[in-house]
Amino acid sequence: MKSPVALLLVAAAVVSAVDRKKARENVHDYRVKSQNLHIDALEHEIEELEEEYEKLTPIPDKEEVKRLKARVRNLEDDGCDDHHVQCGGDVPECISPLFVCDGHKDCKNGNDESEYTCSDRPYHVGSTISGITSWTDCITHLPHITVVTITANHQPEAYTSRVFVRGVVSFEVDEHSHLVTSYSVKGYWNPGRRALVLIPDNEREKSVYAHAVVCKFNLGSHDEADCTIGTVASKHVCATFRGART
Ligand SMILES: [Ca+2]
Repeated sequence: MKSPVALLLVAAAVVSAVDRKKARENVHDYRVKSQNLHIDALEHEIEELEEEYEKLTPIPDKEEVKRLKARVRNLEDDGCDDHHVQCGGDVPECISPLFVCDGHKDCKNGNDESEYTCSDRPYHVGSTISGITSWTDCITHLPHITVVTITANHQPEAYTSRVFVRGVVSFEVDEHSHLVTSYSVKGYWNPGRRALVLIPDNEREKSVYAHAVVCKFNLGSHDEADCTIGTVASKHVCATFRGART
């Protein structure tokens, strides 16, 4: 039979073992609770991020961003004189329009030789640029649709910053009888200024309707242009239309 002292020692050891087990359980519970709290915090954070993301949608596509940037650029002074054009990057840089699409990278950002800048879409044979036209001077007309059709183009090897273009301008001169008149034009595409410049083709085109047409594709798209119709000699603007290219 064990002595009372030995029994006390055994009892103390049993109590100590029970305490340690309980302490371990407490630690385990604490860790589980902490992890649950951490997961709750993460879930809350994810919910907040989802809310932020939803506020951002619909995310504008790249074409829309390009159009918005072009409109802002048109409102601001581009910082270049009349003989230069802006490279269009975040850092202002001006180059001669003669260096645009000449096969050598002159802008630091390479925009002067980019696929977009040098695309043939605005002067592609068969392209039409049309829009409802408002005449403000020269001839009094009801608004009617002007259609410019590109019929030919030629890019000289030695002068790649210009593309020579021929086309036909036609419009309805009377919306009741649907009388349509047309005249042939010639001119060029200037990629640096993104401008299609067309004038009546020859002396026979001296009808009251035969004017120069200038369409500037400076709205961030190959398919939209601000167009003016004006006199050749004085460059006086007679009418305007927002041209849609097809
Ligand atoms: Ca160049």
